[in-house]
Amino acid sequence: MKPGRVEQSLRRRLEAGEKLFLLLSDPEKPISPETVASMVEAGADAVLVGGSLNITPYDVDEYIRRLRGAGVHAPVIIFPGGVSNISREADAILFMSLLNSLDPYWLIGAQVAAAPLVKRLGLEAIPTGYIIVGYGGAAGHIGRAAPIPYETPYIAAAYAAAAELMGMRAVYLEAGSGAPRPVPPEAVAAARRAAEEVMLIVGGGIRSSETARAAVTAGADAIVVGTMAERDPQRALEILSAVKRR
Ligand code: 1GP
Repeated sequence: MKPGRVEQSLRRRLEAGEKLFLLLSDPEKPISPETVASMVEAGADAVLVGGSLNITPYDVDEYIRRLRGAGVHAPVIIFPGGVSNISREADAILFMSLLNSLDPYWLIGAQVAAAPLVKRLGLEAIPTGYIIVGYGGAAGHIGRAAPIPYETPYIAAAYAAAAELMGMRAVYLEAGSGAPRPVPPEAVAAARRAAEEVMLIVGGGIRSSETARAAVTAGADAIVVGTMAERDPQRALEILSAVKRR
């Protein structure tokens, strides 16, 4: 399966030397469509939509329609907390396996349940290895992950390499939403060296421009910001411009 339009457009930006800012909104506690629109206007490259609990596909459909209504023209990519997040309104989906889950459901079961829907809806899939580091938060708990310790970047690197060897074109290093400590730059750098070709996405606990820049300097292609955009959109805009300034 070749990269689709959304993935190609993101890759073109990376090839042009840009780094990507991905705004995450959970339809259970959504960022207002107006705030999302202003962040896209300011340069956010895509909007990730998804969450772990209390979400139906109807909620996701409706939220994405509200985003469009508010003039959001960036790609909307489902970042699925489960099969219930799959929406016909999205442009693409991070088709993920939680590689360090101990539960076969999150490794392949959810994907089998989702695949016929994704095909039927014609959603563009971006094959992604999802790797939980450190804190893990709700994603780590629900996904029954064995989080990679903050202190062992070489393990993150091994997972990233495995993802690349299995043909995944993106790797998402996740510290968990609201993580007190983000993915360490050393883990980002180790994953980058181990999997040079993948689109390396880093998120969880990014609350400052310095943290975002450290991730990008270490080799992240894209950073994800959720909590800070919910709580303090102005601060999220500063993080965005720090990522884009480089
Ligand atoms: C969570 O990586 C994302 O899945 C974003 O985390 O909410 O901490 O920004 P934050």
